[in-house]
Amino acid sequence: RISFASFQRFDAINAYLDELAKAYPSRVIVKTLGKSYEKRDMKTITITNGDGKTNKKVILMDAGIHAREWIAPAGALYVIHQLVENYSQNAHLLKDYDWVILPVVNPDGYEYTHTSSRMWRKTRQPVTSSCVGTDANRNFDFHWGEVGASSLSCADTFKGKTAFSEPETQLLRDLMLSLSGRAKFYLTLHSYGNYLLYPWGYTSAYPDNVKDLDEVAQAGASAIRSSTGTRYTVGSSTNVLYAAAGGSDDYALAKANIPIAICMELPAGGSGFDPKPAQIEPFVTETWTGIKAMAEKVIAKF
Ligand code: 0X9
Ligand code: ZN
Repeated sequence: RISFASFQRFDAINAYLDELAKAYPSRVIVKTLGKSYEKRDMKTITITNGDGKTNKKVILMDAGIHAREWIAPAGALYVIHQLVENYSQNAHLLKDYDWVILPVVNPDGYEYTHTSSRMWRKTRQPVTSSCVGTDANRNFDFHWGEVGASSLSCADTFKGKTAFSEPETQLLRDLMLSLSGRAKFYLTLHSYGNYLLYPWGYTSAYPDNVKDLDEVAQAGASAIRSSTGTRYTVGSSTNVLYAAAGGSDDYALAKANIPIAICMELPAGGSGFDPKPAQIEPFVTETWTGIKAMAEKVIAKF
């Protein structure tokens, strides 16, 4: 059982995944991709409908690339909870698609924000004797470091010593590439600001399939708007937020050939990265409404 009344520590998140694998062996598989810099197990949960069909299309989701954005892993956990523990209402989302979810991309940073420094953003691998951490969302090797990323190792948006300098971004890259061809939708959860962003983040030009990207993102925004009234801004990262290269979303589209790549910036609740515990549940249920609508659009498209 997982609670949405408070933010969960990393061990509790992994324990929940293992518990689901045990309780629902025909529909859930938990795999360990590898270890973070500080040797935490990076686990994915693969959710199926248990029909035994292999090589289905895939929806790939992650959260927690940025350590302090606590509502994002909570949102991923709620999606997991819905697809597994409320399967009967969501079976249509698992008929032709498997879901692969990595709920915490940056576990070292996530734990660091719980134990030492609430506003930490980066990974925890030292860069120099005085500076720690790389911005995992500037570390992907597509137009790496060209814009909106810092070369200063102490900066919050440090691009890394090299592209894919971090074990965590390497593992996410390998996961994406392993699903290339099958994965149609990559969704990465961040906070905050109520945005549904699609590539590119490295240029103000639009990808060839901008129409499809926009249609999926708009479906998410409309569903949320009609359920709670919350407004999301939809557009390409560069055009509606800022230019920043080396993001996982650009990489998913350009290099892993995942046609729909979206970065969802969840709400702040008036308190930035720190929504009140009582806001977690309303935020994640609202987020789920948007994710479901986007998934339905993707499923209808491919
Ligand atoms: O700057 C980021 O990495 C994301 N915003 S956040 O406030 N969560 O840090 C936005 C990333 C959008 N995608 C790309 N720029 N590729
Ligand atoms: Zn973020």
